[in-house]
Amino acid sequence: MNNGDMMSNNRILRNWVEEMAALCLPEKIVWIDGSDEQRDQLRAEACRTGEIIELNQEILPGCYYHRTDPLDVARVEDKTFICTRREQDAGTNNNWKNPEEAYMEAANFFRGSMRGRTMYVIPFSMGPVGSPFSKIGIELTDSIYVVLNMLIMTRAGREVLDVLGSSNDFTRCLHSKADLDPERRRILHFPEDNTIWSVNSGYGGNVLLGKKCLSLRIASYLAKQEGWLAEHMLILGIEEPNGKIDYVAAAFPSACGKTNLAMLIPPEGLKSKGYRIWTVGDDIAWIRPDTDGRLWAINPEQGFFGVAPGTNLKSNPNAVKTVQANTIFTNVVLGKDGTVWWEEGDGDAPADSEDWLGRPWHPGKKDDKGKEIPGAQPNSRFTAPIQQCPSASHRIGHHHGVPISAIIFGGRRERLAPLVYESLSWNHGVYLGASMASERTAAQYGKQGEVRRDPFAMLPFCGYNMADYFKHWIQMGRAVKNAPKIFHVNWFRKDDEGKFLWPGFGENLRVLEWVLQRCRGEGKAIESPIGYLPTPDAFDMTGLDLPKGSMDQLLDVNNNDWKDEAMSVETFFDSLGPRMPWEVRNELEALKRRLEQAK
Ligand code: OXD
Ligand code: MN
Repeated sequence: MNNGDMMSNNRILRNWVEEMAALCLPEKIVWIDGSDEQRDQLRAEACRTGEIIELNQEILPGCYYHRTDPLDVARVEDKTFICTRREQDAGTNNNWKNPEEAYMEAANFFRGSMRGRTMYVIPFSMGPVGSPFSKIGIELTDSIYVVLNMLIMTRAGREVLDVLGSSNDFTRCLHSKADLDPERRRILHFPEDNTIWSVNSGYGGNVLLGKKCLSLRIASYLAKQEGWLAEHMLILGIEEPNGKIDYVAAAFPSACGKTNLAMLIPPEGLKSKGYRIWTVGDDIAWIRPDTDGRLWAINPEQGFFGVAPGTNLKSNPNAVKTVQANTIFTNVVLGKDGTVWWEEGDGDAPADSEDWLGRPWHPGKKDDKGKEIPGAQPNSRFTAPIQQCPSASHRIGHHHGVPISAIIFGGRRERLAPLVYESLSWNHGVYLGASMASERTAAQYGKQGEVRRDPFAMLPFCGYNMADYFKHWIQMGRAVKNAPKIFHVNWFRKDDEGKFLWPGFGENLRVLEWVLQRCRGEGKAIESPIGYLPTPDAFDMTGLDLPKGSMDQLLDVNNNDWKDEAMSVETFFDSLGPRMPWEVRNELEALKRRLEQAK
């Protein structure tokens, strides 16, 4: 069966599908039309083969469960490549392969990889279908799990082909699970050909090609050519009682609570002010200058692919509510009663359950060495429609997205960075993004406390030379008349006893409130060597009693620590090669001077 005849007259597209089918040799080709009927058939088929398991439909309607291969549970940065003709265009931030060699090697892995399987053709739009902000991709895959996830994460189906018409302007995305051999796993990006090839993986981040691969790596390259920004940022709206909504975009390295911030619930103490929070996106923002001289942003996705462990009614009640229906759970604990559970979730684990590897499991189960065995894989995930989020913004489907008032960068710094500070200028703001860093937590492999630079949270996702990316940010500032202000936040500062100084979660709204005041030319601040700092009385602290002295500690800037930081940033900039823009280097020099002058 090949329902392509009914789906598309686009010769270029059909020729490419045929060419890829001739390589992968599927038994049949099925085009995804986006209908509920076809989705239901695919679910039923995947349940028959065991690729997914139907969960308890009374408790979790429309929800399914999937396990990946045990050796295929996360993005594989060492197998991820940017394949540009010239190595320096990929930059020191990327693994590089020569495009011809990369195609040749991977073609060997794809050859015959879909024998006896179906090749699904998924036309998808990143961004609202037909919006001038949006990009079209076509993913070919031999995985129903991928199809079902793409139907949640993207706008997929026939209407995308209608918008594409006879155009050649689409990202060619080829995926095959092949035999999941980790040695022959490759996630290849060919920005100069608008093409992605992913082989030998079935894990979301490597195979839902609309997400990191298209919306960040390929899109960042396109954005540089076309004069916009593709960013690893959440977007949220803060509505005041008078109905005015201000939108902010924010980038954080992993393990900084990005999804939680995107769905924040105002704290009790600020409730009387009547704020409402609207979630536009939790992971990716595409940002463009508009005719009003402002930057406008869309979330190109329409679903969440979130980390399950740690998601609970305290950390993120909106996420918990979002995943009660129509959700795919991957690698979490599976109860015999068809429910799911994960570490630091809500309630007790189901009495009779299996861990993510399918072994009988109970909480507290220990291995031979007496070490506790987690039931859910630490990177286990939920895939859920954004519209189910109680705080979902009504502007998610808007063709022009939302105007951005503030851009926020963040990091996890136990000692160095104050709770919040504001950049002195756009270029200084770009420096803040370029020097972003987090300290390794106990949960991460490696030396605890070690500082890892992750500029703009884009280190694994920038599809070209990071130094050129910084330059592009500098240029974007020149291109817009009313650029947003840029801030840096740190929710993770600790006192001398190692206790967090700031409660985080919903209380972060107090910081956002100050950020928006600053955008309006209000909000109390003093100038410091690192930027504008709030005065200790700048926040509305109604209903939040911090121990005496905490606010001073939260806002403290230690010049010596910052001088060390400047040295460390300089070493990092040197590692990015000779294309580092002088504007960003100048910001570093200016910071050093200000620190020197302040003594
Ligand atoms: C993600 C990531 O999965 O950033 O969003 O790794
Ligand atoms: Mn992400």
